[in-house]
Amino acid sequence: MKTGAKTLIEALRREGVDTIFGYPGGSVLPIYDELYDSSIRHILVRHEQAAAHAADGYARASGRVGVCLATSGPGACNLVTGIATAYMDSVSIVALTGQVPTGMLGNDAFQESDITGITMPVTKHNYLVKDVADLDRTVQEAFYIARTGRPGPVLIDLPKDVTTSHVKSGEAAPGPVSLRGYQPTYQGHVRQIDKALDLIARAERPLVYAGGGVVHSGASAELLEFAEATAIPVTTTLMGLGAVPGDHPLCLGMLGMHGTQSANYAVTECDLLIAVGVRFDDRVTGKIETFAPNAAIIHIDIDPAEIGKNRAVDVPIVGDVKAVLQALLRRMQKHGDTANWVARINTWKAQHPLRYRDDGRLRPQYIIRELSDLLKGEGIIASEVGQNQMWTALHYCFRKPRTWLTSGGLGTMGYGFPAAIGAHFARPDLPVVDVAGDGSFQMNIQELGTVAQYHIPVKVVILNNMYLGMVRQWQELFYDRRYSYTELPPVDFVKIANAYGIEGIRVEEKDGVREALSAALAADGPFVLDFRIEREENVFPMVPAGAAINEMIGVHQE
Ligand SMILES: Cc1ncc(C[n+]2csc(CCOP(=O)(O)OP(=O)(O)O)c2C)c(N)n1
Repeated sequence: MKTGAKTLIEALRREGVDTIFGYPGGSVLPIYDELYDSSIRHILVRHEQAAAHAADGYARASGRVGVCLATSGPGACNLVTGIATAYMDSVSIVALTGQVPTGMLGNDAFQESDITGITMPVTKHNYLVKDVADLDRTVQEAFYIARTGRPGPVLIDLPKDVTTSHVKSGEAAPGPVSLRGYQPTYQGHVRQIDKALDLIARAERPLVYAGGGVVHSGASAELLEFAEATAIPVTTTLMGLGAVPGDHPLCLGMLGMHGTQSANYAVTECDLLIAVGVRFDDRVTGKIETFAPNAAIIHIDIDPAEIGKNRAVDVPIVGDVKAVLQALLRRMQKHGDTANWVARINTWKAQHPLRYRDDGRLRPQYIIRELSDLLKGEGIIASEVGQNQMWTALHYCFRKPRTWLTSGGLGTMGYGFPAAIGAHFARPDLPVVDVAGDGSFQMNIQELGTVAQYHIPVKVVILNNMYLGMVRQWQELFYDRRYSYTELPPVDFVKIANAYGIEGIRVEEKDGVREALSAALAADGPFVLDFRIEREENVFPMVPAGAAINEMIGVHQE
């Protein structure tokens, strides 16, 4: 006879789980007791929100399922922001939560919360396990759902009596999963693929608009092959950065609200938009009626619900991005001549490079470029949310998929630092850097305790402007510089790091940037860099909310 807790741990092992990020409490004591002798590594974070983000960072960096664990009530509720973050960006995580015993469900018992109810809108699926006999099968299904089709978070709520009661031993592991009503489509429809190829062959100004779906499906090589075979330029979303090498001649960088000029002009003028693993987010499209106004649209996505959601499309293709791109490549007989179009785009690129004022002061763009120069694409960058995120997206050259971890859909401040911790466990061979704002870093600053305890070599680069910078930027531009509650008092981040036993350096001059970054990267443990940047630096280009994406402001700055 083995307990539910033991069954759970064995089921997790069977799914290949090697690391769990979590925080204990009363209702998960049986699980923690089982973890004590288990070969699964458990990382004790300092806040459950960080456990969820760390599981998410682990998943994004590795392509495997990330796992987090929390107790019932407050512990489970603290996971919610992390679960919602993973949901919005289609990240595979399995969240395990303790629950009060089944007999007390619905009684407002101590530390009870209806976590399956609370997370219903932000999980791909969730379970409340009421019978220990269902546990094995539930774990298997949860991992299957999290990692197949469009990836997403799945929650399993585990009442304490379920983890303490016994199942009959010697039962065979459950067979392969087959779920009625859940049959993701992987292969694109051949007729649709041929229609797409016909449009591609006739297009004079085609453009690929690539998103997170390319990264999730592991389709980077296919996308690059397709772009090179057809000489079609590629622009990526925030989530798609790294899907193609940022320094590839056909790459236009990011499009949208903070996109490059060449990308936004190209979208506006293209006659065919090939949307691959994207969802026409409003941060990308700006005013939707003026987005790619002259283009026929091919939309490839594994989730049929995404197709036509925000924008009517001419050729919908439901399927796994990798499988569909392979089919396109296999069936392609001819393609158009894009030489004139590529030349026009290259002129835009040359005329409108990303610029920032270089007057000897400490500017964030310079710091990001130096970091990019030092890492040469061989590292993982997590970001927080705000200006720091956009400066990194624009000025760091991402060369590979799964090297960029950022909360795109939910825009969660405090995401980056714990995500970076998760990424380290997924890819211990790579340097991991969290680029942070001083506001965002303070949202999960307690995780300095975690990196100190486990000597996790995550480097934190704080672009410290003593403002909630992105909100301040909007106040400057659209609210007549009325900085309502966006100024933050100075914080001595180096002292805070030191208090946890972590090294840190404050940098106030441009001259010190390279040396400080090199010192941090060379250190074998965690490191905090506090860069005191120009306080009112802005992120440009910028498309004001509601404008068309070729109506950018701040583009003539030197
Ligand atoms: C949890 C959360 N609360 C509020 C916001 C709204 N918000 C977006 S950007 C931003 C400012 C971020 O400031 P900071 O982290 O200092 O970064 P900076 O923009 O200065 O680089 C805020 C408050 C958010 N995205 N997430």
